[in-house]
Amino acid sequence: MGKFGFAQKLKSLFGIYKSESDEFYDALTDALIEGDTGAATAVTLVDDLQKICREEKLSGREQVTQRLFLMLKEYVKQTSLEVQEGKVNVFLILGVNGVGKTTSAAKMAGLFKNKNVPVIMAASDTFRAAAVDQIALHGERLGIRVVKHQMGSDPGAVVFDAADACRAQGGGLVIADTAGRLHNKENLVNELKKIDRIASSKADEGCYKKILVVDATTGQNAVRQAEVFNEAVGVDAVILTKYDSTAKGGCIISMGKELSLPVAYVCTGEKYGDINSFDSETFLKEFLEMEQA
Ligand SMILES: Nc1nc2c(ncn2[C@@H]2O[C@H](COP(=O)(O)OP(=O)(O)OP(=O)(O)O)[C@@H](O)[C@H]2O)c(=O)[nH]1
Ligand SMILES: [Mg+2]
Repeated sequence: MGKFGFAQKLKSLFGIYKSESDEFYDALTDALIEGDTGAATAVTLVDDLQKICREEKLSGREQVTQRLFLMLKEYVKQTSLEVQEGKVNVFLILGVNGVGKTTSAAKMAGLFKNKNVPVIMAASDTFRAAAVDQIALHGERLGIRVVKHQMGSDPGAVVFDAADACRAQGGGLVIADTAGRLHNKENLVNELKKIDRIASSKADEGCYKKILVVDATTGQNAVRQAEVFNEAVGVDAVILTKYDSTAKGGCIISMGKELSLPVAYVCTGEKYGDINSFDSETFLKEFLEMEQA
């Protein structure tokens, strides 16, 4: 099977396709759900698709797939994270434990360093043992400055100091790692709100981005996580990790449809270079196995 099991399934579904029958559309709904698109999203999407195809008299594999592509394009959005020169830019990295926050923070730090942006990493996961060391090691390898405090100290204070250091050097980018695990959700949300207040007050206007990291292998859980973080502090962009470990991509569709969250990067491995800007058209054409232009 190729990258997306869904595309194969879609192809075979056209074997039972008849323009006036529900059978194809029911099977399409199932295939989307299996591909990690949430049930609610899949049902609405396919209902709309069937209606539109009937109204516009579209039929057959090419026309129906093309229409589905156009509908999905409405949901799946991309965004690119820009840094304003000479300003204090802060990227706050959010996400539950183990999704790849620290790794993604380091990858992004590398990307922006290569664009000659002065980058500082803030070791604001002060909760987990060894988290500070982990980011310090990335800093050493990448040649990037890391602002850190002791384990157990206030994570907001780390962001505060990193932003001051950034301003003192004439601006740049602070990438702040956070802890994904606190004793309970309420604790986590309160902690995040505190860091959020500090980061937003320290960054220059329009230069603060909250970036949620989700693990593609967790499917619909990723969407639920996005909902929680979006409600708690708001999310500006998503990074999808571990895309090398799954053939499914439907959670991107649900996140777009249900929460209107755009994707900035997709990560496909543990190395610094395993990060790519997200392009919605390329993603969808791959998802549907359409010809690439
Ligand atoms: N295959 C693969 N592994 C990844 C990717 N991104 C991160 N990882 C691995 O996932 C594991 C967890 O990554 P971390 O960056 O430590 O995750 P985290 O969210 O910071 O974890 P906590 O700080 O414990 O909450 C590590 O073994 C990473 O190497 C990816 O895109 N693909
Ligand atoms: Mg971490």
